Amino acid sequence: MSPASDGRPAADLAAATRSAAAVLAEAAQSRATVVLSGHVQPDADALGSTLALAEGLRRRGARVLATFPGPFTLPASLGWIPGADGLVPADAVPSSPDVFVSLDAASPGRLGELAGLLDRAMTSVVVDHHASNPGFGQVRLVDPTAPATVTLVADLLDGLGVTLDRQLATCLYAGLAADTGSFRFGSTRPETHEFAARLLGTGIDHAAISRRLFDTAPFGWLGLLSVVAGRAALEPEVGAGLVWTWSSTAEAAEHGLPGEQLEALVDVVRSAEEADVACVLKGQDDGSWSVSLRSRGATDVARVAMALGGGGHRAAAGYTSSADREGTVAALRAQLCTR
Ligand SMILES: [Mn+2]
Repeated sequence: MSPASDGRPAADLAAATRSAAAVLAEAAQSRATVVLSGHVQPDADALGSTLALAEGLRRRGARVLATFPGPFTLPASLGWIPGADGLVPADAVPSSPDVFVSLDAASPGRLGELAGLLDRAMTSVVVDHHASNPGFGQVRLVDPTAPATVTLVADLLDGLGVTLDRQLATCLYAGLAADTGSFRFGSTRPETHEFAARLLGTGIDHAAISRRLFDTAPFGWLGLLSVVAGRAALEPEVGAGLVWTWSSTAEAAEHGLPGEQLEALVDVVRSAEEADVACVLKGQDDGSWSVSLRSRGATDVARVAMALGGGGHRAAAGYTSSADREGTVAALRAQLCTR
């Protein structure tokens, strides 16, 4: 048997998949109430995972409520994902459902006000692929080698005997394309492309999905980008090299943009070849900084983010800081220099 790259035998993963699928199949068969949620400020993987599994369980007979932690607003780049119009706010789901499924959430904290359902549900199922996941929930399907949570959801749908059609495949492809950076990141494996081929085989419009996810923004984005890229600082002496910049929801608003548009900035900043780590500080309405980190490979930014109260993956991670801008960057420098 071939061990997974984290040292866990592949057989353990297969057993975890079977256990989670069995719990969900039993819930569907007994017409149980299942609440599903991704992490706060859901991305395409969290949302695609939630909506695909919700639809699959619905087809198998479960009473399903799909939600995510507040604030209950979706970015325009995600609102088109099939089933998104059926999402309900977190305060509209039963507080003690038969089953609660957490998707793509690296820690209970990422479930916001829904974290309590991990204990209050009769059964809680955690499906995730973050390296920083500490292990929580009763039934755990956590695979840090999976390129996206949607690949784990596809295994569950197979286990439930749900046939992938265009609707489900569109949800799954959105998560897969987003988390693999359109198959550019190191997490992409041969079976990732095989999975993508299976999804394309259902007849999905993958070009339209990618255009909506990656290549669509209001004209104001160009103006914001020029300002934020123009103030980027390169600090080659910090760790294996740091490039960083900052913006804020208020600055985005000056360019007519919603705050979530700031998420795309780090993908531009990380192209600086002199720095192993790219960082964008995103000022929030409450004065805190939401910090995005990316690594070219030499630095494990999941560890850096965890040391600063957050989490994520080896090459992509984040955390929140309540210090001021200089204090936030100083704490990051200190972490990078001790590595
Ligand atoms: Mn993910």
